[in-house]
Order: sequence, then structure tokens, then C-alpha cells
Amino acid sequence: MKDKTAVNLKFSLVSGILAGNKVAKVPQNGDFLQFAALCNLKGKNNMREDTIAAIATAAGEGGIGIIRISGDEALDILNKVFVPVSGKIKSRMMSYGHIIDSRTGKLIDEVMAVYMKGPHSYTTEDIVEIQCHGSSVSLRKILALVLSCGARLAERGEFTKRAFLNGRLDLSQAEAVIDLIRAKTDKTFDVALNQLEGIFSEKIKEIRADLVDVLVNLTVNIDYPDEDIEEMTYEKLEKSLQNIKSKIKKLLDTADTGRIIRDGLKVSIVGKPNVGKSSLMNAIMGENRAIVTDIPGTTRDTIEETVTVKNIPIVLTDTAGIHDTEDVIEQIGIEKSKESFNNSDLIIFVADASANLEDEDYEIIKYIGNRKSIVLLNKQDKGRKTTSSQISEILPQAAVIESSLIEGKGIDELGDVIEKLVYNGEVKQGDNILVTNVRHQNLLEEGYKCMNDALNMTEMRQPLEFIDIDVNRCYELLGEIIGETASDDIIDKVFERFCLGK
Ligand SMILES: Nc1nc2c(ncn2[C@@H]2O[C@H](COP(=O)(O)OP(=O)(O)OP(=O)(O)O)[C@@H](O)[C@H]2O)c(=O)[nH]1
Ligand SMILES: [Mg+2]
Repeated sequence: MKDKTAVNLKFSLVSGILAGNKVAKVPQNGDFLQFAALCNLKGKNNMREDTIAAIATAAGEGGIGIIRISGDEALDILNKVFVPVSGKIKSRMMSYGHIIDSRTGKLIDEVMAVYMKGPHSYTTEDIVEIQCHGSSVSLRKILALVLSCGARLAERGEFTKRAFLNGRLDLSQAEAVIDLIRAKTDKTFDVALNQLEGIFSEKIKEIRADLVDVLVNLTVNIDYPDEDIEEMTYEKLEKSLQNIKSKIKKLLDTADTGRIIRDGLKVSIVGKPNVGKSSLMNAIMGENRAIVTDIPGTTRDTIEETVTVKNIPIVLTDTAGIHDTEDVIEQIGIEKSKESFNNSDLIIFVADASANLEDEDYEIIKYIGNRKSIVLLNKQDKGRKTTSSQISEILPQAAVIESSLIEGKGIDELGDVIEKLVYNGEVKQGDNILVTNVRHQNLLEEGYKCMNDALNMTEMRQPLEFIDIDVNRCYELLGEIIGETASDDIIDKVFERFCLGK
């Protein structure tokens, strides 16, 4: 941990207030946060060091490829490798010219180059970007030349890490960058973009500001009880703590949806043989991905595909029909079906509506138990021997959909039901502040526990000193989300997930 705990800061502020006349008012949250940010930056500025360089575009062929350079030497290095066709290089202006190896005089590529003078750049340092032809040969050659001129190869995520260390992004905003790059759906992208814009951090800062209010009041009452100050009653304290706890809870309630929006909903299609599982897989995918025949036991191995339904990323698995069989290959497939069953967020159980439920269906129903599930009563075109109400009696928590996949019926309703399940009433489709990151979720959960403990102690009228410890801890935990109180190990771990050149 860095030497900037809430306690230290709080004491400086409180003693500052007391040094004047009597305590007239507690400090403004802004004062405190500004002070905290200053301390934060002080510890981090000495991280600015060598000039780094990397290929910023994806590997493979492309219209253009970009080499990015960041650091004090960026412009010098550009001047060594780049010969502009006309004029001088000006900050934030594209220049057309050639990359030439001055040792041999050999032309490497024809490029566009831009220099962005710090601090108004991605890393806040001087940055140069060279746009060359998107061939790995050109990119490799230019990068090698840049490195030979004094730059060091950047580590994973080092550009964004510098943006964080130099105070341009907080840690949760930096984490949003990698989520943006990896986003597969519009919704995932929108949520990550909001996080990058700092909307999620603002929420965290708002809760931390509430915590500072409580902490300052607690400290003043603990350490200077004789001063002429507003008394912190247990009733007032309880109200403030409750308010903070419910704000944390509101964020935590979005975490399940948030994880699904980011990582995808794992869905397994299960059922006995020949009920239409693979037909369902194909209908959702909109293509003939799985083999469909009227021979029971057609699908022997699990088939996994990623698809987007109603803007929700779904990792869909079609499985082998679960039943008793002597066939060794089928047995292995059925084992894999059960495994996929156990690892999924949602089970779609397909049953044949035109037949009565059999032992094999009941076996699967037993497996489903209380899990999140949807029952697709398929083959409605052939008859209705098994009805929705029958299923609802056996699996009361499951949504039941009547379908005829052969006629294309039931798929739209399935999409609607999945959407409702994902947003589970707590979160609205339009909500773009979601807790999508497990690290944030864990810290919020721990913070929530601290608030619970603090509230219990308040109810039991325990000494303020004890309550102060939990409130303080919660302040630090939430600080870890935005990186103000995160250890170097945590920061390193966050950036290890990045790609090179970002
Ligand atoms: N009449 C009718 N036939 C259907 C319907 N859905 C699927 N089928 C047919 O049922 C047969 C089995 O379909 P599949 O999708 O292969 O079934 P499955 O559950 O994957 O079967 P296994 O892989 O053997 O476990 C095929 O002949 C499909 O055309 C439906 O709604 N109505
Ligand atoms: Mg199949």
C-alpha cells in the first residue's frame, strides 16, 4: 500500500481545521479528494522514464499499420528516421514523407507521421505515431529502426499504464480500454466506453466522498470531543452508513448482468435425443452449424459457438442427447453434455411436445433442479401431448416456450425471455453503469461487508473508534477500484492483461 491512507489524510485535514478557530465546518469533499489526488501523483511521477515503442495495430495484413512511440525522445527519434517531403514537423499535424535507414540510406517505407506534444496526448508524454503500409515486414523494419535509435520495446499495456501513472486515467478507466478493444457487442462497447469516460469512477468517487464526510465527523468526535462541534449522534451515523451501504448495493446488483455483458452468457442446450437441440442451435445462429437428422444420437460431441442475441453475447453449446446407451462414443459425449450443463449460466431444456414426457426427460429435469432454465416445448406442429402447464408444475421457476423450429416458431420469444433473464428486473437495458469487472465486484463486496459491520456496531452503540476502522477500510477498498490505494502488484496485474502496443 502507498503511504496515503485515509487516516493520514483525514488527520491532516482535521488538524488543519482545528488549527484555526473552533471547528466551524468540516472540509469540503473536493478539498480532500484533491489532496488525495496530489499525494497520489507525487508517488507516481518518478515512473516516467525511457521512451517506449511498439506496433499498435493488430498482426496480419491491413490497409495501414501504426508504430507508436512515447516519451521524451519521441520527436528526436522521429527526426532520425523520418524525412518529410515538405516542411517541418508540427505538433498534431500529419506529415507525409519517407522512413529511411540513415546508416545505409535505404528507403524503408512511404508513411504519414504525426507528433503529439505532451501533456495533451494519450500517455501525457510526447507521442509519435508512424502510419506505414500495413505489412508486417514494414512494421517490423520501422520498429527495429526506432529501437536502434534509442527507444525501448514497450511492455504489454505500457502506454495505458503511463496514462494511468501520469494521472490522465484512473485505474478503472484504464481497465475500460482493454474492455473496449475486446468488446464484441454494441452493449459491451457502450458500457466500457462509459467506464472510460469516467462515469463509473464518478459513482465510486461519490461514495468515497460520502465516506470522507463520515470519517471526518468521526475523527472530530473521537479526538476532540470537548471542542464546540456538531455532535455525531448514533442516529445520524446510522443514516449516513445506511445511505452508503445502499449505494454500494445498487452497484453490486448490476454485477451479474455486467459480467454477462462483458464475458457472455453461457447457455447449454440439453434434452433427450432427437427433440430438436441442434435445430435450435442452427436457428439461433441463423446458419446450419450443427448436423440435423431424424436419427436419434446425431450429435455426439458438444458444439460451442458464440452468437449475439438482443445485443447479449452468448456462448452457446449444443450437446449430445442425454440417455442410457451402450455406445462408448455416445457415452463420452453424454458425459461432456453433463459437464457443459454444470458450467452454464442458463440451461435450455428442449422437450418434444408431441410426445409424453419419458424417464429420460425426468432425469434431465432432476438435474436442472433450481438452476436458471428455459424449457422449449418443441414440435408443436406435430401435436400437444405435453403442455406448458404440466412443465410449470414440475419446474415452477422455468420459463416455458412453445415452439416449432421446423416452422421457425418460438425463436423470437426465446430471445425476449433471455433478455429478461439477463436484465433480471434490477438492471434496465439502457443502463450503462454496470459492474463488469470481477476485481471491482470483489472490492465492492468487501466494502459492503465493512458497511454492514459498521452499521451493526452503530446499532449496538459501540465506541466510535471501532466503527471508524470499518469505514476507513471501506474507503480504501473503493480507492483500489480507481487505483488511488492500489498496490503496485495489483496495478501490474491489471496491465498484464493488455495487448502489446496499447
Ligand atoms: N415436426 C418437427 N420436427 C422437428 C422440429 N424441430 C426439429 N425437428 C426434426 O427433428 C429431428 C431431430 O432434430 P435435431 O435438431 O437433430 O435433434 P437433436 O435433439 O439435436 O438430436 P440428437 O443430436 O440426436 O440428440 C430432425 O429431423 C428435425 O428436422 C419441429 O419443430 N417440428
Ligand atoms: Mg443434435
